[in-house]
Amino acid sequence: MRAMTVAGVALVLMACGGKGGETPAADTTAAAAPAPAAAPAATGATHEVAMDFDGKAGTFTPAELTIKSGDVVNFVVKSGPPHNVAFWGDSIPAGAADALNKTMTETMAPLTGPMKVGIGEAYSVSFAGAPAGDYKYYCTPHLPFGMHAKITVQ
Ligand SMILES: [Cu+2]
Repeated sequence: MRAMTVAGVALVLMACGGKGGETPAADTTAAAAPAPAAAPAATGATHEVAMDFDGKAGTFTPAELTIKSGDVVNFVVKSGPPHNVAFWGDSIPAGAADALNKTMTETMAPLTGPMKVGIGEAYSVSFAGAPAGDYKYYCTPHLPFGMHAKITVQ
């Protein structure tokens, strides 16, 4: 009889657990809502920019690239690593820093991506939520070698 009562309590608890399970699910939805706002999903095309250094000059190719807000740019190490991608905070549109801070991963400083050392390695930047305008950026180690470029978001 006592065992049945315990089982009955357990059932009640499970029932409650089931209800409880629904509540966190609702909470998850609520939590998921700010997530897209924090890092909006990339919705557009993916572009590639090559990163090279030949010992004399550092280059992003193409040096000027026009994309749409929501596109993704993959910066790929082709030669002469290490390379990185760093945006000039004063040479991007108003509001762009907020957008990039949300979408740039594993940054080593604000608006500054990590060093990529392997040939073929890529650093991907989503321009989801990025306001239109010119985004000027550079490679930290190769800026003295002219390694800077521009992305225009339409
Ligand atoms: Cu570089």
